[in-house]
Amino acid sequence: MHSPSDSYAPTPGDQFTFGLWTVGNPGRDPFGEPVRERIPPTRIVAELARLGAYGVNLHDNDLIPFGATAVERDRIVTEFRKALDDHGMKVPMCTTNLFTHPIFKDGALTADDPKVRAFALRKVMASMDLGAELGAGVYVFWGGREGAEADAARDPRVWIPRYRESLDFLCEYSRDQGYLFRFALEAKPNEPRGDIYFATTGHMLHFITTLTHEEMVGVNPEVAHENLAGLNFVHNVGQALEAEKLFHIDLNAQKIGRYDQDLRFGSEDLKGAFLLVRLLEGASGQFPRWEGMRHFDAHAYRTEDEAGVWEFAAGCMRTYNILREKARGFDADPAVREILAEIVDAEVSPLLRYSKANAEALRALEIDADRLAQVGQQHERLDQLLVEHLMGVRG
Ligand code: GCO
Ligand code: MN
Ligand code: MN
Repeated sequence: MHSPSDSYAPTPGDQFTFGLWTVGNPGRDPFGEPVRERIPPTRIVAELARLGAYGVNLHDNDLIPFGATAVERDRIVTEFRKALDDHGMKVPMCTTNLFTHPIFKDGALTADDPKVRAFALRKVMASMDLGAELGAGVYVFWGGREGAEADAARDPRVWIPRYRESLDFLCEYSRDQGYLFRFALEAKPNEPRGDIYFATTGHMLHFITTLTHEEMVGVNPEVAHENLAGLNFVHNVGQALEAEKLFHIDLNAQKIGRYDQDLRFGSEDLKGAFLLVRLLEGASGQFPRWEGMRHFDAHAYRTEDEAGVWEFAAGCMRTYNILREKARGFDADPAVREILAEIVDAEVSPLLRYSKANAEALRALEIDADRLAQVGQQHERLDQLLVEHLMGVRG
């Protein structure tokens, strides 16, 4: 599967990353105990390097147990850095676990008790120090427990300013320390809370415009999360790209209408995965390739042993690379190019920018609405071409 002649075999240049918590997931679920041993972070680094990944990302407590002493912390970090150096692996992104400890049962940065919020802020600061030490450039905020079951408990006009103040605080902290973090906010509609605040990437994009250091903050959309909300992931990522706010991305797969599955990338909704890869890789040639990390936030099925975990990791990357080739083939197909060729009307296009004169000119323009309405868009043919490329009978 990974012979050197295999053009789909991942390399560090593909910029693939995994969370320590993803391949390290022991298969615990609400109904059952872990099915796998915890894989030590240093072995995760070695195995992912062997498979061709660029780096690993982590929550503070994926590496350093909650409550560890300063001496333990330093020993663990030294050992981890050595593994990174030995295997040429990077840590491009770090984040904070603000959901496992029971103190966060009703939220962290939006909790009612200011002492809980203080504890959360302090934990994020320490985790940012760790991230900076490991060379991370992106800092992710996923508000896993920021939410509610009983909505009578908090009005949005209370929790929204709390979250804003927290992010303003942490932006200032990052600047004061001389860190170069870019913050990436990750939305999710539900799980573990009945409802999580800022349910979608769109909610986050607006919220960011209200922050003091708006320029430091972008989004980290996740395939499964937007699917849980029944939304079109490619549209949402596209909006983030257009706003220049796509700072990070969480790739996985999800069946619509199910619990939060975190499946291997491309294992469900292959067409959605194809369109996403096409967008990120700039395959259509209309826009450049997105330069960020291709991060997989997924885990192996609970049926698997450790060998299955590495199959899972290799599969995520290999599928991405296959889809990249498929996207290139699709966009190079003359039949596709013909359909997608832009309609350029040198007379009309310049009139679509507002000026008083242009508004007048539009009024005077001759447009035969009935004739225009009769023009078919060839989308049936276009989509069938896409499906045929995906099925491997074309391109
Ligand atoms: C989830 C989330 C998390 C976050 C992670 C990084 O559904 O559990 O996707 O995996 O991405 O905590 O912030
Ligand atoms: Mn998730
Ligand atoms: Mn995620």
